[in-house]
Amino acid sequence: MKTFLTFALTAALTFITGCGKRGPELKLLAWSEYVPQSVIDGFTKETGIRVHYETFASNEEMLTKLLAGANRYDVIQPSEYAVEALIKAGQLAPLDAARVPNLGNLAPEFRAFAHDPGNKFSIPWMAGTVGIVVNTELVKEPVNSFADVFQEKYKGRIIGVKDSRELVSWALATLGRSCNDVTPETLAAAKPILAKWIPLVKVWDSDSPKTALLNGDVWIGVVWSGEAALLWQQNKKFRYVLPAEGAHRFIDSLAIPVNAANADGAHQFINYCLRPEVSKLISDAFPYTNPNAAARKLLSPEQLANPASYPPDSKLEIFRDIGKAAAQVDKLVTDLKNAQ
Ligand code: N2P
Repeated sequence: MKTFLTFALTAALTFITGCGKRGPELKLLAWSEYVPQSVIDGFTKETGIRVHYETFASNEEMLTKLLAGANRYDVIQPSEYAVEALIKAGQLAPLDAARVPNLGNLAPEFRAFAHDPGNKFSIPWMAGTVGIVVNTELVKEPVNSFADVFQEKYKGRIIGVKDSRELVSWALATLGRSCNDVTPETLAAAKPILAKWIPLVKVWDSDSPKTALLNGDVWIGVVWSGEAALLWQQNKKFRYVLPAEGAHRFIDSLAIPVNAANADGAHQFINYCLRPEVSKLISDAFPYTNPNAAARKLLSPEQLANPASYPPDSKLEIFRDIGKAAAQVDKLVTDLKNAQ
């Protein structure tokens, strides 16, 4: 009996100290290639909170992971239209502004969006555009529009992000329609355009579209601006242009799911990322448009002059939640890709 008690006590103690050693944890569900390891390490060093970074490559994938409920997450990183959908569905916890004092570092124009007025549920992480990148060493003709990109002569030389909502929005722009004008009629009009475009594309990649461009596998791409900015940093032959038919801007944000286990850690993480010197680390690794005015002051003139990170001011639309039409968008693209 005594031996058994000693054994049980030792086991219990090992378990408790084991937990103590592991310490608190933060489950982060974020886009791939978006959260620098230096930011995660700095946060853990300061707070003792270990960060478990799980990635996704589209808002739809993130929503599936989140709503499947198999895992609980403390911080997620939806884009604006997914923020809007999650707020409507009651899936986001209201932020406690008192615990995010660094919110004041955001530029005022990043604090007044229709998808979440007053940043009640979400905080911009990085903004960006989706545009055309061209390897001007391999493509001599000017490429300024979707019509220029999706030409038969570039078949097998094009890359696009693997994102149904994006792809459909490009076809809508070609039709002169808003990226939010998603109805059975506009989708029917977009279908023949997409049917022509899809077979021309060699690679669909949302994680690292720069890779196929860098190694010369493809010559032209329609990619996230931060990827284009990294290409420009490497070699000025990679030109970035916003498509002449129309472009949109995304606002990728941080938010806390309503069922987060560590809401306190989540607030600490969000506030930490809003520090100017931390936010600068994000720009250094992933040069999207930094919404943090205090961090922008720390960026070099070269960083601020990168045309993909900071494109000339133009009126850019922002995706809104399209509700049930999202499923039709996905079906349209999936069917066309499968039909190839
Ligand atoms: C980061 C991808 C940015 C996502 N790798 C665009 N919303």
